[in-house]
Amino acid sequence: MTLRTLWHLALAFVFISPIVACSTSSTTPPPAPPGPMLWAANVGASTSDGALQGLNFYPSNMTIDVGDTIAWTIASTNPHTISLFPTGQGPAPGPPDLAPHGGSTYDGTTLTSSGLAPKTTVYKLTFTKAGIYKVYCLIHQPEMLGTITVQVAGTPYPTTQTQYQTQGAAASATDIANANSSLAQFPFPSGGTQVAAGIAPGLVAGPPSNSTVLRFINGPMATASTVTVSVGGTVTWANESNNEPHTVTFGIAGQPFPTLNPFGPKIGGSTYDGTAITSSGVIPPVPGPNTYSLTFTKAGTYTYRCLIHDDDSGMIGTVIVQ
Ligand SMILES: [Cu+2]
Repeated sequence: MTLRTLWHLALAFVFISPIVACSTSSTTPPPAPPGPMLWAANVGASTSDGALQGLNFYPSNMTIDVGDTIAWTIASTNPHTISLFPTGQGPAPGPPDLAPHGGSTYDGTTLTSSGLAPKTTVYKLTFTKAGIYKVYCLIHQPEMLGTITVQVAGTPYPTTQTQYQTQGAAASATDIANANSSLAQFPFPSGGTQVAAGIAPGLVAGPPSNSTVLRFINGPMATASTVTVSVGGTVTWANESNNEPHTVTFGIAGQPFPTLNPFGPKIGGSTYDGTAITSSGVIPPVPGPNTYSLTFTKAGTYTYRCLIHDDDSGMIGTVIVQ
C-alpha cells in the first residue's frame, strides 16, 4: 500500500469515525445508520523488485452496503484491471479488453472497468444497487476473481475495514510465499542453456495460480538471470508459468533499448549477433507453444527483456557469449 493510499484511508476514518461515535452514544430514537462508507482493498501484491507477484484482490470478498464506495489500489509492480460486467456476463475469450469503461458508479447493468491500471492507481467505484457482483482482473482471469456483496443500505457490516486489511495482508503474504516456493520447481539442468521465462506454482500445467515469478531464470532462484554459452551455442527459453505471457526481446547491442509493442509479433530469425532487433513475440503460458530458441553467432554480453514486464517488474536477463 502506498503512502498516498494510507493518507486517503486516514482521511476516510477521520470523516467517518465521528458519525459512528455520535450515533452509538445517542439514547432514543434508535441510532441512524452511519453514512456511506469508503472501503479500501489492494489489487495484486509484489516484492519491491517485482520478481515475486501475488495475483488477486486482497481481500477478494467484501460485503458492503448500497451507497458505499470501494477504493482499490494497485499494490504490485504488475498492472491489473478492476472490471465488473453486467450481471450474468463475464469476460469474453481472447485478448483482454484493456480500455476503461463506465463511470464512478456500478449497479450491475453496465460494463465498468478501470482499464489497464499500473502500480499506485486508485480506482473508486460506488455501488448503487443491492446484489452479488463479480470483480475480475481481465489480464489474470480466471484466477484473479473477487466477489462484492452489496446489502441494502443500513444493513450492519459483517467485517470491519481492519479485518479486511488483516485478511488481505495474510492472503497476499501466502501468494508471495508460494511464488517464492515455485522457484524450486525449475525443470531444467541448473546453469544450463534452458531458461525459464517466468515460473509459477504448477508450471504451465496449471490451473492458473494466484502466484507468479517475473524473472528469466536458469536455476531455482530469482537472481539466476544470466546464461553463458559458447559462440554457436543455442539458448532455449520456456514460459514455465500458467498465468503470464512473456517475451524474449533483444535490442541492438550498444544502443538504447527500442520502444516496441509488448504484444507485437515475432521479429527476426533463429540467430542473433547483436546487430538487429530480435524478439520472440508473445510466449503464452497455456496452451503454448511456450518455447523460443536463439543461436548466438558472435561473442559479447547481451541483455534482453520481457517487453511486458521489464519496466516496473524488472524482468531483464543477460546472455554471455564467449
Ligand atoms: Cu514477462
